[in-house]
Amino acid sequence: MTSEEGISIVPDMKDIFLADAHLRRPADANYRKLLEFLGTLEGNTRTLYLLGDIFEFWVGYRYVVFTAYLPLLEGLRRLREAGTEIVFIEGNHDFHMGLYFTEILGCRVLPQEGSFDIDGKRVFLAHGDLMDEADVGYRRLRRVLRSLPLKVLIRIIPPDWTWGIAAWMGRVSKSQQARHEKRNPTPLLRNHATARFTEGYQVVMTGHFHLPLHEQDEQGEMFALGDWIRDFSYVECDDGAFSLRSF
Ligand SMILES: [Mn+2]
Repeated sequence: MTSEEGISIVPDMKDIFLADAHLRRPADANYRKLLEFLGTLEGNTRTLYLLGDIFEFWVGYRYVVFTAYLPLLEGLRRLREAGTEIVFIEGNHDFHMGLYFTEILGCRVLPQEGSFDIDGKRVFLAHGDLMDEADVGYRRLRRVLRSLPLKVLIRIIPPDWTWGIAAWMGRVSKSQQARHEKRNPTPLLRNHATARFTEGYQVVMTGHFHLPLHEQDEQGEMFALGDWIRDFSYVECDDGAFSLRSF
């Protein structure tokens, strides 16, 4: 678009980053609030970065999707149609995003982490579940869940059963999660960010801990995204300026 004075008018396009909605049922408050938020992004968002655990459980098939997620997938499809790019960095609840995400929705899916140049800044993005290098048990489980035999298993087990197994596993892991939340992740987040700054990143952003946090020093800026359950927090980037917000 060009104005009469010949100055080009580009609509103010921003980038949005969010994680940890842990969506279960379309009737849930956080689910409805996310759909509402996605609606506000149409036409003004260059890229939506989803940093994992958007779904309480997802595995991707070619022709099948879990019915509980149809409203969200429709919201994402509409965003794509409005010209927004979608980058999905897999979490510990949603992986094997699969062909529905890559081919039908046309998202860029990264299984682990991503390095991006955003408005001239080097930005490191990850879900954050791999941040604790001492957690050997989790790392082993993660490798199993993402292994080829499990991929094959997911392909041959009826999706209805997989959904049932995941719901059961979700209930089991709730008790572990409660333990996890007692621990303050701030030292871990700081150590991780410092290591990435040393590698040349200026912005380091992760989710996973359900704790919104923004810290800045001379080396760079660190964001923890919080969640879309209690905080409804997200990061917005407008012309290279990153800010932690809530909806
Ligand atoms: Mn997580």
